[in-house]
Amino acid sequence: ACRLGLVLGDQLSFDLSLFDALDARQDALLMAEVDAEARYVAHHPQKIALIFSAMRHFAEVMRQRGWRVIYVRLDDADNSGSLPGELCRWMEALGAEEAHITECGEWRLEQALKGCGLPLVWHPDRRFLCSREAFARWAGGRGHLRMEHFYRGMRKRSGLLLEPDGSPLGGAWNLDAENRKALPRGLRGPFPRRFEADAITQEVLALVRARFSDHYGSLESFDYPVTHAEAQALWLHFLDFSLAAFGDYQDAMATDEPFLFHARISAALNIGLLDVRQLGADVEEAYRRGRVPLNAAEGFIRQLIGWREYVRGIYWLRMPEYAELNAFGNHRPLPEFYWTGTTDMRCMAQVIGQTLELGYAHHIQRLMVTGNFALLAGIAPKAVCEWYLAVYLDAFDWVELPNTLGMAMHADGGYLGSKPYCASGRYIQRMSDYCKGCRYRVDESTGPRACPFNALYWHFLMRHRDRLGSNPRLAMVYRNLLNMDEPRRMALWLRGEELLAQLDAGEAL
Ligand code: DLZ
Ligand code: SF4
Repeated sequence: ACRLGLVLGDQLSFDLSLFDALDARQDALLMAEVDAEARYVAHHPQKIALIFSAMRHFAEVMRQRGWRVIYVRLDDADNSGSLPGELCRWMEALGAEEAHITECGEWRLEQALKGCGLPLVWHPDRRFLCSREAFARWAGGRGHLRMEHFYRGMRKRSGLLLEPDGSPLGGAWNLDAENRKALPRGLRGPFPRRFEADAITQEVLALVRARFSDHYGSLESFDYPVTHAEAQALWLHFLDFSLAAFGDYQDAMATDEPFLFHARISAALNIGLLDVRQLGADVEEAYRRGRVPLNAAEGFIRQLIGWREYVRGIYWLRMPEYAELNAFGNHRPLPEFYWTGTTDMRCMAQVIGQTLELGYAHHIQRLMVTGNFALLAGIAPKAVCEWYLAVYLDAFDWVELPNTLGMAMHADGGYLGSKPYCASGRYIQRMSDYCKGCRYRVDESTGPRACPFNALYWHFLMRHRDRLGSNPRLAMVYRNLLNMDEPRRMALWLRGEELLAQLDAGEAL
């Protein structure tokens, strides 16, 4: 009897350990487009299109490589609508003795598959440098986890950007302090690398248009790599035209510049079209050849082998209870303008607008604009997490949940980040040109024209003084708050109350 290997939509890598365990001459692979995965949150239509198109391209290549691939399309008549359902159906149809699966990216799906009563053989996902077990061992001996310590260990283990004696190239492990420059006036990102939809993608776009028109987000501007070769082209374009400036302007934001010097490879990487080890080696080589400065190379590598692996480790260490955390006890629903972009706050309109248009925003836009607003406004973390999971093409629970619930919303009580990333409008003004064309005044905090971020920032600090007041990293802002005269504090509180009441009344700000 044969064995059946299940390949999920975010596991499109040729070197999955699963393929070593199976034999192309007698075993079969199963890939399935299913409603359950496409609808467990209202994914951006481009995200569904990306995954279906990449799955179909991948299945083609695996067939050319000699595999028997059972490919279930979303509109196939007998499609049961879920991955456990399809696995059961095909195990029975083939009389297969075992199903082989690579560890899932999401706890939810792994539980569902484990619960379906089939003989399953699990394989580790070796596309990550740090296995779940290795992370748990690293975390085990420590009371307090720090990304920076993890990152240093990963630099040593991977050998990236090291002197021959094992010390960091350039003398420091982390050059983040050099990576917070505002964008000089008139500087723009390079021309983007574009991708044309081939026949497979066209067919998928038509399917998604017909079936998912109820999901928020545009499908028209779909322009994303769907094969390994296209993903590689996007990566080379980044190495040639963006990496050199990536470090300096990593935190900068500019009107109608959705990408600036960011690689936008995260979606391709997270579904398996690119390989972490290769990306790290390429960035190191670009530095050693003198093509990019060290702060750019280090900054990129830190995201890749530091943050990315760290949040995945935390996810598997703390699930499932992590998803339920809500340290501030927030219950306010997500404002409707997160789904439409209709707000007078220009920074929010810009970031939400490009998100609906492209399924993309870079990390500072996510953390310091939409995330910061949700934190200050006390939105329920679950609703915020669901939004991020739905609207970003690169979002899978393992990466989205720690980043949103932990880092942006501080809902884990400071497990992931020692201080909440709360900021007033001043931060957005410093790092972008958004405020210039805004109806609100960033230099005012009270009164109807005042930037909502300002009063909400102080309101947030006042209402959570019990929890945050003793945090040494917030000592200075609390000192500023205490040094204000009472009428000023009261005015900020009332303006904050007014803004929150507007949100509760369903009004856009
Ligand atoms: C995100 C997604 C979507 C939209 N559709 C599918 C699908 O139809 N079939 C599939 O195998 N995978 C899909 N995925 C990716 C899965 O949701 C992903 O594998 C899990 O979230 C685990 O990371
Ligand atoms: Fe955003 Fe406030 Fe600046 Fe307007 S003034 S763009 S709301 S930070």
